[in-house]
Order: sequence, then C-alpha cells, then structure tokens
Amino acid sequence: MQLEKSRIEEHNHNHLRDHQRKFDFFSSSHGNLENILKKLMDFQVAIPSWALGTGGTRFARFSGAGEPGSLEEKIDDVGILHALNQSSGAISLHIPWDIPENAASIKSRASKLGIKFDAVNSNTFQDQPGQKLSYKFGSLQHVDKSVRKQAIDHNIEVIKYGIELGSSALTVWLADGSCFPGQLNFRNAFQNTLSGLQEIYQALPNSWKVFVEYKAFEPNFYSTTVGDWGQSYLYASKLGPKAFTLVDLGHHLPNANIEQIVSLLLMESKLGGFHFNDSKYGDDDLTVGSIRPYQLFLIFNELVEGMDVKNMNHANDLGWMIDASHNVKDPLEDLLQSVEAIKIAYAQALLIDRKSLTEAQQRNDVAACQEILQEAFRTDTRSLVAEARLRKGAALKPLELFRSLKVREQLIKERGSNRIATGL
Ligand code: PSV
Ligand code: MN
Repeated sequence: MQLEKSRIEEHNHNHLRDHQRKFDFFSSSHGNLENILKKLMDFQVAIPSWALGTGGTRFARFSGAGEPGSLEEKIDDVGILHALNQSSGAISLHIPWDIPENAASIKSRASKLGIKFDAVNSNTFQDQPGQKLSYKFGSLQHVDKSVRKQAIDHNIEVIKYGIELGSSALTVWLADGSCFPGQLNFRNAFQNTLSGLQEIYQALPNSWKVFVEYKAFEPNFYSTTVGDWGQSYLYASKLGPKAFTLVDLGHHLPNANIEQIVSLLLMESKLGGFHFNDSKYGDDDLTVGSIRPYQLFLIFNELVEGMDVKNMNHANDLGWMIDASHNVKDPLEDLLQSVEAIKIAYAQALLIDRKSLTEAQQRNDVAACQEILQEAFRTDTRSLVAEARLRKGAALKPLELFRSLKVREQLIKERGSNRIATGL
C-alpha cells in the first residue's frame, strides 16, 4: 500500500493552526532557525530491514499481523514511514535475510518511494539451510581456514549485492568470540579475523566504506573478538582509510560513556556510523529515546560538535541507522517513534549555545557548563522538528496519521494476519 499525498495534506491542514501557534512561540525565543531547519530537513535515518517485523526474544516471538513477507513489502513499509516523516529515506539490508533476486526492479521500486540503499549487512552469525560449514565456533576467527574462507566469500557476495543496489557501505558484525576461558587463543582469533577483514577490504569498491561493529557480549559470554571500540578501532586502523568503527548504542557494558567514545572516534576520523536503539540492561534493542533520552542528547552534543570542528556534512558523512526491534509494539509505530526521538535529540544538540559552553569550559565554570547543556536538553523541540517535516511535505503528527488512516489494518487485509517477516 502507498499513502496518498492528499491524506497527508488534509491531516496537516487540520493540525496547522495548533502547530503554527506552538512554532511561533518557539521561534519567538530562538531567533533565526533557518539553518537548523535545513539541517533537520536533510537528516535521514536508515531503517533496518529486520526491524519491520516483530523482533522476538530468545524465548518467544509474538509476530504481529500484516508483517512484510518479502523484500518488496519491506521496501513498501519503509516507503510508508518515509511518506509520513520524510526522514526515513533509506533501508539497510541484511543478507541473506533479504536477497535482492532482481536488483533492478527492487531498485526502481525503492526509488519511486524516495528510498535509497544504506549499508548492507553480512551474516556469519547464523548457519543457513544448506550451508557447507558451521559458524558454531565463529566465522572470521575460526581455527579452520575453510570456515574463514566461507565467511570471507559471503562478505564479498554481500558487497556485490550492495553494488547492484547502489549501496556504498558494508557493515560487518561478528558474533565471534568464546564462551569459556581457555576456549580461544585471543591473539590467533584477532589475527585470523584481521586477515579475513583484509581480504574483504580488498573487495571494496573505491567509493565504499566498511563499518566494523563491536559488541561487548552475546552470543558469546566470555570473550568477543570485536568486543569494544578499542578493538574495532584497531581493526579499522590496520585495515586502512575505508574502514571505520560502527557504534551500536546497545553494545556496551553498563554505564559506558558512549558520548566520550563518539568524541574520540570522530577526532581520529574513524567513526563510520551508528546503530540507534535504547537499553536498560544490555542489547535490549528498545525504541530510541525510550529509556535514556539524556544520554542520546549528550551523544548528539558530541556528534554535532565533533562534526562541525571537522567541517563534516551532518546528513551524509556518517551512516545513520536504527537497530531496534522487539515483541510488543507495532514495528512501524515503533520506528516512527525512534526516528522522532533521534530528530528531537539532534535538534536539541543544534540549539546548544556552543560559544558560551566553550567559554564556560575555559573558565572551569562547571555549573555554567551543566546549565548550558541542560537548557538545550530541556527545550521542547517538537514543534521545530514538526516544522521541518511540514516543509518537506511530511505529516505534522506521523504516528497519529498512521493510526487514523488505519495503515496496519490495511496491511493486514493485503497481506493476511499470519505473514511473518524474515529476520531474527
Ligand atoms: C547484533 O546484535 C546487531 O546489532 C548487528 O548490527 C546485527 O546486524 C543486528 O544486530 C541484527 O541482528
Ligand atoms: Mn547493530
């Protein structure tokens, strides 16, 4: 299904007066907002193909109805999100969950909806039906060369799919590691992984990047071969200028200072991209901003400051992706909420009085530093974000419109109530 433009216009017309009142009030206390509005309008967040169905846990998966059963339907779902918020103009595919059998037709379907292909993701953390060798004891780290070769070949195949679709980055997340002390020689595991990544790196087109995603634990519980940003940075540095670290917010040990990690990676020009989500305990993959919105804001504070120092383009120079999905919400509603939370935090970070903050830092005026940051964090930027949406022809209230148009009910009618999306 596709959303008609006229339904969005009608919805905006009904909400315009209320929005105008709120935005006028906001503008009256914030001066010229044109620059910020432009940045908000340009900022796009890629939707992971695997989040369009219900995520499930290792205990159960309570599938929702009307889930997308094919790559075509996943693209259609992202098209719905993008029509509603004009901020989700890209999809990140996971191979082999989403093999594009006919790249040309997939590409044209996506482009009609204004959707591009973001980073492609390889999968050497599961065994697929008919697969020759098992990843039970790892993939690129494996003691057996033929398993390593199988994993390398898979990544190269993923790059080929990406090239056909017009993607320009590969994200490698490895579940490699060990569950028990003594199981693994750490150095050999690192060296094997590095030489595998080097072969994959050789297969990257010139304009491509490779993102090395780290994760502290799970599915391995004693050691992880790309376990933290230091290890990812080591691989990325040894690989070369096309290799970067990818930060997934849920992949840290409790209370890690993610904003500091972001700042230093940016300083070293080694931050490649983001997987946004939120968590209370571990890799919970909850809706962005649902648990720790202040942390999200502090991360955006470092992102904006660090990118500006290097004259980077906020919208294009890093890969912005969501990586969240779970059992209890409608996946499309959840994704609308995640994108909104990202934009709210980004808008707050853009409002920070940088000059005063730098001066207060130079004076060691700690209380003033805190006041300046929290002034921005406590600003309700929802009308600003809504204005950016309005100017792009998106809905003033995407979630409300999703519900009032009964989008899910229509998808159920089209697809049936027991269609299950591919993915985890
Ligand atoms: C692993 O937990 C991860 O964050 C990686 O990005 C995977 O590609 C994704 O989740 C989906 O399993
Ligand atoms: Mn991730």
